[in-house]
Amino acid sequence: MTNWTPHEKLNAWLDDMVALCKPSSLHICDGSQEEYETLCQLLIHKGVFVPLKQRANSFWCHSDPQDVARVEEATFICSQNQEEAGPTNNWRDPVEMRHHLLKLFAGCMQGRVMYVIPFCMGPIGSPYSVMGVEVTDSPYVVCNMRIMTRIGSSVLNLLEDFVPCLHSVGVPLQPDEKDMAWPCRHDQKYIVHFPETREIWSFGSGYGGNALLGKKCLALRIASVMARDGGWLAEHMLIIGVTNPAGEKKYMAAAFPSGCGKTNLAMLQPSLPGWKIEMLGDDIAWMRFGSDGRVYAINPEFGIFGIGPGTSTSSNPNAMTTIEKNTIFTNTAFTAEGDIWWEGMTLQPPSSLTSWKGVPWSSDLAIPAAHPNARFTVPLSQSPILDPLWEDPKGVPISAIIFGSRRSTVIPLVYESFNWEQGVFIGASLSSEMTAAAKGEVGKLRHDPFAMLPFCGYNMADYFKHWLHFSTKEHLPRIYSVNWFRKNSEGQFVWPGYSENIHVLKWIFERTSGEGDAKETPLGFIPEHMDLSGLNVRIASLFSIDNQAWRKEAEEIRSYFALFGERLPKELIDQLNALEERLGV
Ligand code: SAT
Ligand code: MN
Repeated sequence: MTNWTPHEKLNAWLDDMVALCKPSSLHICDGSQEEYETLCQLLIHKGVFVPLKQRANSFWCHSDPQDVARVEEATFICSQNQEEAGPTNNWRDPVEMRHHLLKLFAGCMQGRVMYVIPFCMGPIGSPYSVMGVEVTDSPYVVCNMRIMTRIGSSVLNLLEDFVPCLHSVGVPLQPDEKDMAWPCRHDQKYIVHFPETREIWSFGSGYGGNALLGKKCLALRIASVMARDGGWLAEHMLIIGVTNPAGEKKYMAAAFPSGCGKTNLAMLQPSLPGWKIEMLGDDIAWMRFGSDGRVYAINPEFGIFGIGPGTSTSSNPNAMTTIEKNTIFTNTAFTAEGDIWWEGMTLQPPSSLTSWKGVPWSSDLAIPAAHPNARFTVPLSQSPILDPLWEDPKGVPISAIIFGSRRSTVIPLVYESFNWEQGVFIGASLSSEMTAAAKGEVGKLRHDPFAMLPFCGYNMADYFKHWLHFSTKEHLPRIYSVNWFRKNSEGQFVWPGYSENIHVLKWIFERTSGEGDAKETPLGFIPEHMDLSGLNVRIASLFSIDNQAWRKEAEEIRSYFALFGERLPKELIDQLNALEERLGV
């Protein structure tokens, strides 16, 4: 065995990975600033990174046009038994998949450096953190992982057990062959999870959630399985602290599908005087029950991998401040002055632009200059509204859980569930119009239970059961449904969203304090009075409940639930029947 590190299990695994992938050399990442700068220089030299003149230590880059988002059809859960993966995941037999992957990965790093990234999801040293080691042949991945997770010697020194994460762009290099700026495989992408042995193998993509394996692969798909077994929750949720004008503070967690505004809600600048929002995370929450019976949440991440387009000094000023320095921009447009740009950043595009594909762009082309899923990677510590407890290993106590999605019809602005079980039903029946965050048909309505459809590492019916089994706990958070995206018959949004979402958070805050007027409806409680003076909105268009449309919605949920057969918890059918009864079906 080679003494790559002081860690025996890691050394044995690295020996196997070297023998399999045949890299030209191996580099153990220490996570230092010098190492980061050397890798950035290497990426500049390779033509991947372009330094930005307007933002210190920041870079623009663009991917291969066929490697711009998560690939759900190429994401696999390889449990021993297909039933364990359930009807919403792509399943493959683990033995067959392993056999196939061994062929794909054989020699795949020839001519490249194998980078070894020890990383920690959650604060280093916290009993709740989970460590992983990602092996990758992509320096771009190393740089992004350093921002998104805690990496390097400080992790290696404490490493005990770890989740092995193998990643390759899948493009070996011959001795004299010139490398591409963004090597990847168009034909062969595989994002593979072995939930029983807790391993991740990713091949052929260098982008986001496909390649930064601590994020969706570990902190959601593998962690959801760990959470099921350990009695906790690994969720696709932002975490915020909300303080009212009297100085009282509450924490909330909110699940929305990718591309539905989690980063904007996490960084909200309230329009209501005296209210304050502080952020702990914008994408992932790990939640556990504390000894006082309350739910405590931590954000296992260290950075933000946010969507650029639509972000501006008016929609999300805090995000604009966050990305002033130390940021990697991927698939944005690039200005003549050496800065980045995307649709929605300013009303008019700058006069001369290079598109995300690296070619001259003009508005006559009638195509966006930035890719709709263009991203910024930035340290969370740069957020001007970071919550002081963001690294507290114990986490923060959650008073409200919010489920949101992108729905142009049917779902009102906000309603409160009658109880935990109905709240779980709301989560389970979430659907949303698709966004550019995953490959697929943008705008198409699809079921996305708990915003976890692409991220649950086991049978979704068992995941529902896992949520339901907490219903007997005493100090449960209240559960809410929100929808910022309702439209009128002319196709215009009926709610301004962004900083005005504080009106909704205020009502939720008050409800969790036993205040806040509410009126009972078939769906749950909706606000009795909400002071929306000064806003150009019609209360009816925000809160109306169309009985006819809801009956159809209920029918639709019933046929979706049928997918899970016998495994679907009976409580959810009871909830659906009760909803239909309240609707008068
Ligand atoms: O999975 S990514 O990290 O690329 C982004 C997302 O879908 O939330
Ligand atoms: Mn996400």
